[in-house]
Formats: sequence, C-alpha cells, structure tokens
Amino acid sequence: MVSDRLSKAHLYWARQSLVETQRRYLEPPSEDPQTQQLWHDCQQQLDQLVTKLDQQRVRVVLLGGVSRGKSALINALLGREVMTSSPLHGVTRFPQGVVWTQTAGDALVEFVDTPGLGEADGKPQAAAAWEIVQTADLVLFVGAGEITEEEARALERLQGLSKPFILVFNKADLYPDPELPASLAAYPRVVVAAAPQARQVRLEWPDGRVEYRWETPPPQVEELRQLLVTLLNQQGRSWVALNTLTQAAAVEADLAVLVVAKPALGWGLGKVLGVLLLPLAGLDLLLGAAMDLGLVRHLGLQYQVPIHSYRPDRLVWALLLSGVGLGLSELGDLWLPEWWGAWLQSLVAGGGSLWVGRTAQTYWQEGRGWGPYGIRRAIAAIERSLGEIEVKDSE
Ligand SMILES: Nc1nc2c(ncn2[C@@H]2O[C@H](COP(=O)(O)OP(=O)(O)OP(=O)(O)O)[C@@H](O)[C@H]2O)c(=O)[nH]1
Ligand SMILES: [Mg+2]
Repeated sequence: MVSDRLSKAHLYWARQSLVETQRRYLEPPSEDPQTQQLWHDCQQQLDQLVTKLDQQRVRVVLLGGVSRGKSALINALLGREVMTSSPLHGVTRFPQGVVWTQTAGDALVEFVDTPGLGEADGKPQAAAAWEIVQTADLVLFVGAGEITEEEARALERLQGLSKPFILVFNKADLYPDPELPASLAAYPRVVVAAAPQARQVRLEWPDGRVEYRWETPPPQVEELRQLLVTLLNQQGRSWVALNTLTQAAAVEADLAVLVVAKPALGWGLGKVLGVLLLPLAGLDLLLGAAMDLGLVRHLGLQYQVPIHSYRPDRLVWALLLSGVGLGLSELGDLWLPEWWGAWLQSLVAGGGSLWVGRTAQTYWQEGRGWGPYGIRRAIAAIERSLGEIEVKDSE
C-alpha cells in the first residue's frame, strides 16, 4: 500500500506526463483537414483528462448482475436513499453518479451506479455499464449468493482490464457464507448486507402477552466502508493517476499514427554512393558509420523525442551489425571480380541503412511513451509502487 504523499506524487507525475504529451504534439502534423480534425479531437481528450486529474475525484463504479443490490449498496454507504432500489429486475437503466461526502479523509469520491448485467434485452444497458467501467478508478463487483456463469464471464472481462476491483458479496442475511470460485480466491472480497430483509421477531411481555413484530435490521456495510475509506484516502489518487494515464496512452496511440517520419532516403543513398566511390575500405566503414548515425539522429529530430533508456540495445545491435556487415562485404574484393565486389558492398550498405532506419523508427516511436515523463514510463512506475489490495480477515 502506498502513503498518501506518494499518491499525491503519482498524481503530479501523471499531470506532468499529460502536459508533456500535449506539448509534444503541439502542432497538427499536416495540413490535411481529416488529420487536423483527428489531432484536434485527441488534444481535446487530453485536455479533459488533465481536468479530470485536477479534480482529483476518485470514481468508484459498481458493477454486477441485475438485482444484486448495487443501488441499495450505494444508499447504505451514503446513509441515505439516493438511488432507486427495488425488487423489480432492471431498475437502474442508466449509469448515475453521486458524490460521497466522507467523514474521514480528504479524497473526493464519486460512486457510479450502473444498470445490471444480464437483463433480457438489456444489451445497450450492459454496454453503457462497461463503457463507464472503462473510466473507473476502482470497481466494486457486486454479487449475491452463488456466482452465475454470466457473472463469471463479466469477472473475466474485468480481470482483463487490469483495474483494481473488490468483490462485494451482498445479501449476507440470505447468503452468509457465499462460495467463491477458486479462480477468484486471490481477489479481495467483502461480505455485506446493504438492505437486509425484514424479519419477524417474537416479543414476550412480563404479563405473559406474546407479540410478533416485523423488524428491519440495519445495513451491514461497515467493513466495506472502512476498507474504502482506508484505500481511497491512501491510494485513491494513485488509481486516478493510473487510470487517467491509461486513457491518455490510448489517445497518444491515435496521435502517434498521425506523425509519420518522412522517408530518409538521402542517408541511405549517400552511404551507397560513398561506398561505391571511395577507394579505401577504411574510409567506406567510417562513412557507413557516420551515415547510419546521421540517419538515427535525423529520425529522432523528426519524432522530436530525446534519447531514452527503453530498449536502446536493439538500436545498438542494428548499428553494430550494419557496420560489421559492411566490413565483411569489403572482404568480397579479395575473391570477387571488381564490379561484383562493389555491387555486394552497396547492397549491404543499403540493406544496413534500411535496417538501422526501421529500428531507429521503432526506438524513437517508443521513446514518446518511455522517455522522461513518457506515459508508458509513468504507468509502469506507478504500477510497480502500488501493491495488491489487502482485506484483513475480520474473524
Ligand atoms: N435480503 C436482502 N435483500 C437485499 C439486500 N440488498 C438489496 N436487497 C434487495 O434486492 C433487491 C434489488 O436491489 P437493487 O438495489 O435494486 O439492486 P440492483 O443491483 O441495483 O438492481 P438493478 O438496478 O435492477 O440491476 C431490492 O429488493 C433490495 O431491497 C440485502 O442485503 N439483503
Ligand atoms: Mg440498480
């Protein structure tokens, strides 16, 4: 678990990373109106993500099958009836958010209720629920009793999203000891009763009268509430940072394809001509190395990315092997007829340039995410410092 200071640092890092990304794509990459429109949309999305970060609001989305008590759980956590909860199936039709004014801690939290999954003819509702899950910083998956096949599929999909989530087993009054499939044993889970059923109690008075009354027990959500208070205040901001960066990475991927480096034929052609014309093998090698390095730098300038430490080995190997290949081809002069040797050298020189160019392109492209304040680098670092969610056993 991270401290709240580290969590704030994550938020700061994510913000810098977003601003840096926006700066990197400050100008539309071409005059083409379609490209300009796409660029504009992406910039707008990044603006929205920066605003989301600045609000520091942790979004907790409740997801689960119909009638599992998602809406009732929000009401129980808030201590007031905000969401409509009813025995009818499919009561919640659209995602709906409400801010949680906590008594402890200073993280701003928003609960989002979603339509139940698996309602007959409820495809658009389920799609809306999954769409909102994409924006969640934490997901509470609400089940009650045995996990159905539909719920197991939803959980599998949720696991694939790599978002923090907690399994909440509701209706503890009906299912006090819910069975958990082995595949989910590693996930944090809490058992609650958001709206326990009224039960009949028998009262015996001193005068011998016996009375039967219906009593509704209070909700049992304290364990979950405590867990949320602790988690959200300590690492809620890290989750916001992580989730915003993940969304920004998708936007950046869209932006990245708009910027295509112009083919740098000059460097390859210069190298081939030089190798053909220069009389000494040593000069060929020097020129080859200079041209390869020039090509790498030229591409780097086009992508406007600083030198970075993510997988430089591939580039170093490409440069080395291009040089070694050229060196070996020079030996062809010893046993090939004169012009054949020259052809071999120019072929190897050109091939080397092509390879170095391709590898450099990948290196610089990846550098956008992995360089200083790169989105990928920030995501990896935050993920490393965030631990698993721990739920202490109350027994
Ligand atoms: N026995 C029992 N019933 C509960 C509990 N929590 C909720 N319910 C009942 O379950 C029913 C469904 O609750 P909702 O809150 O509407 O469930 P939901 O998951 O929001 O349902 P949809 O919006 O239709 O998907 C209601 O009748 C609730 O009173 C609980 O802890 N115990
Ligand atoms: Mg509901």
